[in-house]
Amino acid sequence: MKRALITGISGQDGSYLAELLLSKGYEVHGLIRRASTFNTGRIDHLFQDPHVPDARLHLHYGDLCNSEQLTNIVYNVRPDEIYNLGAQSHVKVSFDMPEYTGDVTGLGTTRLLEAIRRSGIATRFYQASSSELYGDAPAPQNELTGFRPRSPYGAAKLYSYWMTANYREGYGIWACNGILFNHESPRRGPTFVTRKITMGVANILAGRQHKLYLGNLDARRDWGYAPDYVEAMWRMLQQDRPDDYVIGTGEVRTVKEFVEAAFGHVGLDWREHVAIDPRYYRPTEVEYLLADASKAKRALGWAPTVTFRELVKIMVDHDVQAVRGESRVPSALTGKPVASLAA
Ligand code: NDP
Ligand code: GDR
Repeated sequence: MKRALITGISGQDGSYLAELLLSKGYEVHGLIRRASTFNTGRIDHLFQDPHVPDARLHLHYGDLCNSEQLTNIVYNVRPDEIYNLGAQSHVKVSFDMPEYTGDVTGLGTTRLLEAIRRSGIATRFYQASSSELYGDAPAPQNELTGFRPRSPYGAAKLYSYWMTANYREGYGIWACNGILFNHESPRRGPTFVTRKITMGVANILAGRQHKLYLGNLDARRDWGYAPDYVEAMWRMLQQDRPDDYVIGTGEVRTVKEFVEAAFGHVGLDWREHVAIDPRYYRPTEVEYLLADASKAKRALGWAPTVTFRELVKIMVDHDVQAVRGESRVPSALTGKPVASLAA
């Protein structure tokens, strides 16, 4: 039985990856942070009582800021594969918390790579690199495009990208970077633009919210479906040699097009409900990201299975259902706490 360790298992991608690996027969270990409330909502359906002898999901308290604990977990679990998905992953928040973002999203990767090197175990390492590395580099972007990050988040991920490459070349660690473009799902965090829009649509439809406040509607993104992307992560670690791969759909849309499609799907006119609030602007914006994923297609046999229209439908339908099913709307769905944070 193969054993995997996932940092960020409680996040969008970590939850889908845990599902995928469990379905393939892996024993899955996940790093979670201690919080005053439960932060495992995305993986509760996968929970197995650890007292059951054949339980295959195990959670460990830890933090990417704590190297001693990372080394202990890596040494004791001795995973065959490590997926480093943990990060302060919000670009706008990274402008508010640049030092913290550098610590978790940048140095956290080095701490994990050092944990591997010091424990001397043979493992395969996946680093969650990002299209944010490209910043304002001309589109379409592929593995040969130069990096020009435009945020503290992008700069921290750039450091992690190069540390991964350097540990591969310097110490022979089997490590690869997945340079993933935006990917979304009903499990997407509520302050990322797609989910903010689809939750807004659901609340407006139910008469629980009147306005949806957004920032730059002109930014262009290549949006895919998260479950497709965790499949790509797994495929990267099954190759004969470690390498770096771009993953994206090759289809680009503006934020405005997402808004139009989401409101249009339930018969609403977005112009009546969307307002611009400059607080959601970023000091420096990434305007145009479009993946050229031909290397992944060729080498990994990977291709996206969900189109832009289907993605919008999946997310809107989910949120409309969720609002209908709630007798009392959870605070995260009312838009109030979300709207009060500039993210
Ligand atoms: P999420 O924000 O949904 O999840 C982030 C995860 O990291 C959560 O499990 C979070 O835990 C955990 N985490 C945050 N800080 C720490 C810390 N100090 N120590 C340990 N764990 C921590 O991100 P996604 O699932 O969307 O993305 C996964 C990874 O892929 C991230 O690294 C992201 O930057 C990167 N990425 C994402 C893309 C996307 O479009 N989704 C595209 C390209 C890259 P908690 O639940 O406790 O907050
Ligand atoms: P991004 O995703 O920055 O691309 O990073 P996000 O959904 O936050 O923004 C996408 C674009 O939408 C614009 N935008 C808004 N964004 C947010 N969050 N809130 C708003 O109200 C709003 N209005 C307009 C943004 O300016 C931006 O242009 C995501 C994260 O998952 C990263 O971790 C990952 O690395 C990259 O995708 C690839």
